[in-house]
Amino acid sequence: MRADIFCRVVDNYGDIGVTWRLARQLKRECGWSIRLWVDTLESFKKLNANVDLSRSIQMVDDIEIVHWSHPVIDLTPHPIVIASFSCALPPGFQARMLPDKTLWINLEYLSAEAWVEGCHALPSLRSDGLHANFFFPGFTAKTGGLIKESGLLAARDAWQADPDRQIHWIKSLGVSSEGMQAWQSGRLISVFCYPQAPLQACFKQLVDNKTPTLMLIPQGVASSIPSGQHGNLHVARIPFTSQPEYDQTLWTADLNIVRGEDSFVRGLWAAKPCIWHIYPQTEDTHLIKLDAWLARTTLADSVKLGIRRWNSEDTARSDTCTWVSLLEPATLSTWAQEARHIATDLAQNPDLAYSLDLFCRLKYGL
Ligand code: TRH
Repeated sequence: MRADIFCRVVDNYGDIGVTWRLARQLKRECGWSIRLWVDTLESFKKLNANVDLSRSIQMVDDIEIVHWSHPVIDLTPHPIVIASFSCALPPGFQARMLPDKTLWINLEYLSAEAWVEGCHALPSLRSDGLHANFFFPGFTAKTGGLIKESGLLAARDAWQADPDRQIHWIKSLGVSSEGMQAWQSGRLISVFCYPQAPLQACFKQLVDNKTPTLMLIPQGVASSIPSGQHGNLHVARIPFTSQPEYDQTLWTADLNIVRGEDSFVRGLWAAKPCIWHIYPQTEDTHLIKLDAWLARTTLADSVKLGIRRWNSEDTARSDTCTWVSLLEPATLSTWAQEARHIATDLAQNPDLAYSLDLFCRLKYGL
C-alpha cells in the first residue's frame, strides 16, 4: 500500500496534527509506505523537531516528507492519493493520476452530524474519469472512526495508575513548587483554546475560589492571562510539547480545555472531563457541529450548557457562567465517569487508520 498524502496548513496545527498522526499510524500499524506532502514545514516542525526546514524531500520517522512548494516537485502519483481535509491537489500531479490506477480519497473534517454516515465512503464522479471518495472520520461504526493508535488506551490507563510519573511529568514542564502545591491540594486544568474563549471570567472565578488550581497554558495561547500565583490560582506557562507528550498532560489533568479537531479527540481518549472549544466557522456552523456531538453524550445538562457557553461569541452570556460550579467535586466526578464511558464506547468503533486500510484493500481486491 503506497500513498501520497497531501496536507495544506490553513492555520494553527490541526491540519498537520491530524495528517501526521494518521500517516504515522498507517506506516507503523498498517505497513503503508507514505509520501507526505506538506505546504508549511514550519507548522510541522512545531510538532516534530526533526523536520528540516531547508530540505524539499526528507525522511522523518520512516515517512518521506515532500515540501509542497511552487513549482510542485514532479513525482509520479502513488496508487493511493489522500487529500487531507479535502484540499485541492496540485493540478499537474492530479493530471498524472489515472482513473483505473489511482484511488483518490478526500479525507473530510470531523463531525458528529447524522448526515455524515450517509456520505461516508461515497464516490464523487468527475468528467475526467477520476473519482474522489469521501472519507469521513466520525463517532459511529458507520463512519471512518477516530484516530486511535493501538495500545493508546492501555498506555493511558498505566499512566493514570501511576501518580509518581504524573508528578514527574508536570514538574518537568517547568512548574514551580508553588504550582505543584496548588495541584496537589486542589486540581489541575490544562488549557488549549482559541483567543475568543471566556478565559478572563474563568480566571477571576478561580482566583477567588476556595479550592486551589494549577492551570497549564502552552506558550502562545491565551496570552492575556498572567502567569504566576493569583489568589488561589497558579498559572504556569508550559512549552508546546510533542504529540505523545501532550497526551500525557491530557491524561493527567482533572479538566482539559481542548480545541479544533485533534486535541479534542485526544481529550476524549484521555477519559477526563473536557471542554471542547470548537474551531469557529462562518454562519455559526460550528455550533451545529458542537450540538450534534453534545447530543451523542449523556453529559449533565449543566456541563452541556457550560460547553455551549464556552463557545458562545456573546461574552456577556459566557461571562455570566459560573465556571467554578462545573469544578465542584460532585459535578467533576460524574463528568469524569461519563468521560470514561464516552471513551470506552468510542473505542468499540474501528479506528480511522484501520478503516482507511480496509477501504483501500477492498477497493484493490487485496
Ligand atoms: O491548532 P488547532 O486549532 O488546529 C486546527 C486548524 O486551525 C485547522 O485549520 C482546523 O481545520 C482544525 O483546527 C479543526 O487545533 P487541533 O486540531 O487541536 O490541533 C492542534 C495540534 O497540536 C494537535 O495535533 C495536538 C497538537 N499539540 C501538541 O502536539 N502539543 C501541544 O503542546 C499542544 C497544545 C498541541
